[in-house]
Amino acid sequence: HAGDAHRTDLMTITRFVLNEQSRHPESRGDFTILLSHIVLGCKFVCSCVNKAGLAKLIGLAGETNVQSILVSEEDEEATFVESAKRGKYCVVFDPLDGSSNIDCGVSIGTIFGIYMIKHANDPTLEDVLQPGKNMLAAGYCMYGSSCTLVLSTGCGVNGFTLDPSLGEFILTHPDIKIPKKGKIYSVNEGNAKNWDGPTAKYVEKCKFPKDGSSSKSLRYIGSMVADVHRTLLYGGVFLYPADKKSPSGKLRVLYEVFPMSFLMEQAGGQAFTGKQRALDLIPTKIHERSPIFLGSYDDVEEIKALYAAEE
Ligand code: AHM
Ligand code: MG
Repeated sequence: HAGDAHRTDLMTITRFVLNEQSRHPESRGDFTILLSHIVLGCKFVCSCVNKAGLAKLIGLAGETNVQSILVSEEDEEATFVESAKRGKYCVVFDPLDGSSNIDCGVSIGTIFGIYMIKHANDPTLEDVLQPGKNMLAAGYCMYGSSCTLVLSTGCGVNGFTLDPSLGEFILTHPDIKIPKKGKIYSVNEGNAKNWDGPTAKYVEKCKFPKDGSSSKSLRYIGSMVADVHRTLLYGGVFLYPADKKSPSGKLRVLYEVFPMSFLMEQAGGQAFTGKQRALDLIPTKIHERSPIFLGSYDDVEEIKALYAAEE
């Protein structure tokens, strides 16, 4: 026995997704193909980011034909796949989020979500302007000291790590559940002077708790994928609230807020906009923004109570 050095029973992401799809006997495999294209895209970005050869990132949308509509943070307009090549899915994505962090080597990531189109042969913008709860799958890939892909297809959350020698994502974090309550809050406190009442009160509570509990630690990378990844694994809250200068916050509903909210709920946490459950929001434009508070169930519950008290 060579021990662990030659394990052959690895759960690759392809095998994992195929297993999940076998629970849907009616599936024709399109969804699996779409996901493996997205995974390939992430590997491509990972290799480019590692080389910092960003010039080659253009063309990420690729030549796949299992989707109908693409919405990317990098494109003003949605892309409709030509009719002969249309499939039944819409993909919304932020190909490289947190790119202001690139030059100093901080983790950045790709975020994506997948919807089923509503009208089979006649996709319109309405197909992507669906509430987040309609997403079939969502995930992100984080390009850090290792390349980590976190995925949910609607039955829990699983994390995979790229094994560069195999070029395969291997299941390393099965069935991720976020701690019910956390010890960390994550927010850009530089915006504090412009915050609304409930946000200010919540952060004050994190620092000076009045119920005898210990104060929370602040961690803020400024790269959503990395901040959300830590929140998912360690618990706590990530917030990008509204402020007087940007009443809708900064983060984009379709490809930042929704996929991360989907993952949080699937991991047992919550995501709240300050007004409602984030996944109930119905976007009216593809690049719409929303305030967001997401993370551990109990922590988000406290934020919800502060907003409810405000009304
Ligand atoms: P980007 O899409 O232009 O990269 O901006 C999104 C990023 C997120 O990754 C991060 O959570 C946020 O911006 C940080 O914003 P700020 O610098 O205002 O704290
Ligand atoms: Mg972004």
